[in-house]
Amino acid sequence: MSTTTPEFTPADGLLAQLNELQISFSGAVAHIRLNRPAKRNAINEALMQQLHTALIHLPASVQALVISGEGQHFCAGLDLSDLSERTVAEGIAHSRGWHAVMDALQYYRVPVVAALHGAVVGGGLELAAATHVRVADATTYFGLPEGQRGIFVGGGGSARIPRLVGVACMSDMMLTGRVLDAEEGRERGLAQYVVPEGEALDKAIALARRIATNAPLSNYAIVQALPRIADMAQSDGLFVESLMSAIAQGDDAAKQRLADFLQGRAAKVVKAA
Ligand code: 1HE
Repeated sequence: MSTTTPEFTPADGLLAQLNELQISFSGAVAHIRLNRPAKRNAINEALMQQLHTALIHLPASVQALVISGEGQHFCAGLDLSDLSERTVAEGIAHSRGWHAVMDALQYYRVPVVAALHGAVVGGGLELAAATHVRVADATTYFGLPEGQRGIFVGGGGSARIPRLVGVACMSDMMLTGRVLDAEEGRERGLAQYVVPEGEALDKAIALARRIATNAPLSNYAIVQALPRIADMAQSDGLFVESLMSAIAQGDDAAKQRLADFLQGRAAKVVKAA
């Protein structure tokens, strides 16, 4: 993957100081690239904290976010050199720290698209699973080597990954070290798109640009309400759906878009070629 993204302008100020990331902008789309290629973007404390800081400080003009990894791999998971001598209490605090960042991503104020390539393993898969749309290129592979490393997922994986692949598939990956290729990952919901080698970022950016044209409140409802409703008992979920639906419909952006459609000014639904 190239280190520069056409049409994107590098961040300045505080965001430019986050050296474990490369952050850039193009219109309403922000791009955060994990930037530890020599360590395969393994997630250490600094990277995690900087990701959290970046999410807090992205400008309000951002309407969609793309996350990718610099170098040969998306992310090699937890930086294992960080694990060394932790007490039980420190281990819990570390995991809860990851949860805070992964939650900040899953429940971000705008949708997040992941561009995946190479290894998407351990905490890297937990990170990808917290995003909303995942694009994998043909080199992508998904693994959960925690079993072999003598540890357990701690970044939200046990809650999010079974919701995508099922408990049986995740158990298989963790127990046997089974690695899924890009297509197998797509079949199981770890990616929604598979593209040729080297094309994940372009596709992710194209999707993010499209997402950014949706009414902001619709995107907000999809990111915030949908996963929560899916976790609720059906009758609770249906009630929340009615509330969310009425809130979205009441917004000026919805009224304008409905008027545009009814007066023939809006694009029709078409199947992409
Ligand atoms: C690392 C890490 C890492 C690479 N922590 N340093 N994750 C894993 O168990 C995956 C471990 N990594 C690998 O299996 C491989 O590195 C990869 C398949 C990802 C990439 O292979 P390759 O051949 O491209 O790179 P490499 O030569 O193995 O690694 C290059 C350098 O990155 C090397 O350091 P160097 O100083 O010798 O150059 C590696 O040590 C370093 N490196 N991955 C630390 N993960 C919240 S709980 C989450 C729990 C988990 O995520 S468990 C899964 C951890």
